[in-house]
Amino acid sequence: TQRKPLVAANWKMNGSKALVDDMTHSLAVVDFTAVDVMICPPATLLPLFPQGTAIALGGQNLSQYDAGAYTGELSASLLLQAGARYVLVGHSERRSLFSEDDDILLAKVQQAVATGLIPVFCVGENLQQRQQEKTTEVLAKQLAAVYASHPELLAKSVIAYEPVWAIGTGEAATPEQAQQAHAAIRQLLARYDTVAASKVRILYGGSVNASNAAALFNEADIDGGLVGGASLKPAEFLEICRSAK
Ligand code: G2H
Repeated sequence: TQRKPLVAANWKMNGSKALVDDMTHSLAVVDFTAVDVMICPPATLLPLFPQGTAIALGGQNLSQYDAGAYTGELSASLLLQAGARYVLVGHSERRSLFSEDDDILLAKVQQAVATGLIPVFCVGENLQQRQQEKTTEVLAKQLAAVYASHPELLAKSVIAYEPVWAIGTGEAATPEQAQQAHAAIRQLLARYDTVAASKVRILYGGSVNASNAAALFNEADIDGGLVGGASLKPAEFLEICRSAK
């Protein structure tokens, strides 16, 4: 494809200074002309990554506000200054455990883009929605919440498709299931900006590991992955990065 693959790590609330060092060392042999690699560690670890490597960094979340009396929050600008170039927005754990709704997520994507961070906007249906054949409807609503009113944000975004039933369960979507959802996402986004929809990278997330990554990344509309559990293991994450081309 004309889209360069992106393999992103989401460490969630895991990791350490030691893992920063191990991971940086392990990934040194990646062919970065073939794949972009990005790590979202807990934000306190961002400044511990060495500068001048090809590994990009990201936040896992950001505030919808600029600055001010918001104890415990991190703004886009603070993440940028700590070394982030990307930021996850709307991960299903943020949506479900921290009640982030469509309005908040739009504000967060806007904050990211306005500050020069690339938002990785996460969407995905839960098991019940899939069983009721509502997957496309759910994806359409989640995408519309940001891009219907602000289509100009699409050219500045990465999208991650993470079916909730596949997150941390060890049960990834099959390449066919994922490709079908990714194609639907690209088609839905074309309503807002046809050119940007063809260019936007759509990552698959949900139990990606070294055994299933190559087959997933081989699909036409799958432009890389967002990897949780397997991104905490340097050798396995390296193998996943190498299976993207
Ligand atoms: C989905 C994914 C990373 P895991 O949340 O965002 O995690 O690979 O552990 O399913």
